[in-house]
Amino acid sequence: MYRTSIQLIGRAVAACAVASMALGGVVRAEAQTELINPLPIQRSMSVSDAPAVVEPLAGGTATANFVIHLNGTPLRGNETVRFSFKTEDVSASAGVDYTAGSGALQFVAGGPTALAVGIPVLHDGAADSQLTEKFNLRIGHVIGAVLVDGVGVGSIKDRDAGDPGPPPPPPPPPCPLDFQIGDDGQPVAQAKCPDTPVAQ
Ligand SMILES: [Ca+2]
Ligand SMILES: [Ca+2]
Repeated sequence: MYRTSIQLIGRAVAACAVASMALGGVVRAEAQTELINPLPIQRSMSVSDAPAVVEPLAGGTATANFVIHLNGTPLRGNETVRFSFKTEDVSASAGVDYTAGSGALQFVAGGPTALAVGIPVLHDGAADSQLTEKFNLRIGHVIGAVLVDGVGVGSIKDRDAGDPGPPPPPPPPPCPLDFQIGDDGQPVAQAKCPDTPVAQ
């Protein structure tokens, strides 16, 4: 009886030791998780390419529309994500093919997670050697998010060289046929066109 009680107490102490080791293991695991992932708030930003724009006619207007997206953890309270944008030439030229633009914008809590930037496209009046000219909208100075795609491409389709212009007028309708009997007694078809006016 005495030996049995000692054995039971010994097993209980051993069980407690195993439990505390297990608890210690859990605490250490949680601590490691916090070290590996110190920033649970994760946000990313990207700018999309603008849909291609046809060069406007003289005096007309067109716009290349870029959209900047914010993804990830929603903004809370007074949190913001701020950034700047500016255009840069590729094969299109600012002031000739489009109007240069730059500025700063921000995402705010409760606001849209996509912001649009419209860049005016110009009529250059020239038959461009490249049928599509390009420029970029570059994002920079981002605060509060990771920039995963900072360049949106704007494409301008040349009108002066690439546009076929208005379609040609349709051909005049065929003259009605006039049937007459020939010398051999057979009908002969003859086009009978209306008299064309004679210039005086
Ligand atoms: Ca041009
Ligand atoms: Ca042009």
